[in-house]
Amino acid sequence: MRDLTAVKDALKNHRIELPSWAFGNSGTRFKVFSQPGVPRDPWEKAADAAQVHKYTGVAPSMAVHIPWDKVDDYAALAAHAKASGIRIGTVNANVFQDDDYRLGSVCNPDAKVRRKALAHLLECVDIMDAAGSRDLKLWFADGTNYPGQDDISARQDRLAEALAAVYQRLGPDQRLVLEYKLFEPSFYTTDVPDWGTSLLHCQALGPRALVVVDTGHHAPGVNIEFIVAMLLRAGRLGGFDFNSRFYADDDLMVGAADPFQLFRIMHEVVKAGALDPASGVAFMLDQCHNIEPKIPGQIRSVMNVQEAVAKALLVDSDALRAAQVEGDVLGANAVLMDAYNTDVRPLLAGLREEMGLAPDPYAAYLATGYGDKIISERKEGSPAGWGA
Ligand code: LRH
Ligand code: MN
Repeated sequence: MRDLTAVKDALKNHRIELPSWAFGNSGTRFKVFSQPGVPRDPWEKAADAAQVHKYTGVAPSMAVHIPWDKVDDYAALAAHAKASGIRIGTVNANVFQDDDYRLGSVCNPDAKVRRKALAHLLECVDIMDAAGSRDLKLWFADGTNYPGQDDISARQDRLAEALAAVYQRLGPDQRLVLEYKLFEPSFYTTDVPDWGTSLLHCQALGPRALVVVDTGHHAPGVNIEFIVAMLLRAGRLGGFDFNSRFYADDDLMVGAADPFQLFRIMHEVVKAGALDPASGVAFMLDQCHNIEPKIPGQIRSVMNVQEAVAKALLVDSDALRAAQVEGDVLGANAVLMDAYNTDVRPLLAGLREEMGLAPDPYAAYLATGYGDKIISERKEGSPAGWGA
C-alpha cells in the first residue's frame, strides 16, 4: 500500500482546468437546449468556474475560447478571475466557425483564407500575453469530405507553415499544444486525425510544441492509455481534454461513461511521475453539459478525476512490478484491480476536510443556493453558448 500522506499530497497538488464553454448553453446539431442562469459573458463564466474551485479546491484556472470569450480588456478579465480566486488558463483558438473556413483554415487551398486563420492564431498569442496564459491550444476542424477534394500532403505543408509561424511568435515561457481528432466535422480526411500526426508536427516545431489527448477523439476501442504512455515516454504530452463518450465525441462528463479507462490513463500518468503540475502536463476538462446543470456537472467531473487519480495513486507499484517481472499475469492484473476496486471516497472526503473544505463539494455547492441566485440575477441579456 502506498504511503497515504504522499497520496494525499499528490491529490492536494493536482490541478484540473475548467473550460469556460462548459458553463454556457451547448448541444448537438439537433438542438442546443438553453438553461436558466447560464452566464452571459466571460466575467460570469469566471464567477461560475470560481464556484467549482471554491468547493473542490483543485480547479484554480479556466480555459478560454476565442471569440466565445472575446472581451476588450483581457488583463481586466484576468484580474477579475484573480479576484474570484482563479486565473485564466489555456487560450483556445477557433478557426472552425467562419464561412471562409468551409474548405479549411490554415490548410485551406486559398492563401488569403490561410492568412486570415493565421492572423487569428497570432491574435490568440497576444491574448495569452495580456491574460498571462502559458498554453495556446490548437484544434483544427480542417479536413476534406470526399476523396480527391484536396491534396493530403499539400494540406500538411500548409499546416506546417502556419504552425511554424505561430511557434516562432510564442514567448519563451509559452507553449503550443496541438489537439488531434479522428473525424467531425470532416468526414473523409482530418488534417490532424491522430497522435502520430500531431507528434510529427510538434517534433518538427520544437520543444515547446506538445500533443493534447482529448479522450473523445479516438476511434472506438483505441487503447488511449497506450498513446499516453508513448507521449509521456517521448516527453511530448502537453495535456488532456478530459470527457467521456459511449460512441463518438459525445463530450460527456469525464469518467461517466468509462471510469475504468480513466483510471488506466491516470495509472500511466502517475507511473511516469506526470501528475505534478511541474511535469507540464495540463489536465483540462472539455465537456458540454447539454441537459444537466453546468456548475454541478463540473464539480462532479472534478470529483470523477480525483477518484481516478486517487485509485491510481493507491496502486502498489512494487507488488505490480514484481508480478510483472515474474510473468504472473493474474497477479499483476489483480494488483491493478485492487487499486481500482478501492472505494476512495472516504479518503477524498477526509482530504477535503484537511484542506478546510466540505467533504462532499457537490452537496456543499447545492446547499449554497448559488444556482437559484444566478437564475434570478441573469434574466436579461443573451446567455453564452457555442454560437454554432
Ligand atoms: C473539438 C474540441 C476542441 C475544442 C472544442 C470545444 O471537438 O474538443 O478541444 O476547441 O472541442
Ligand atoms: Mn477538446
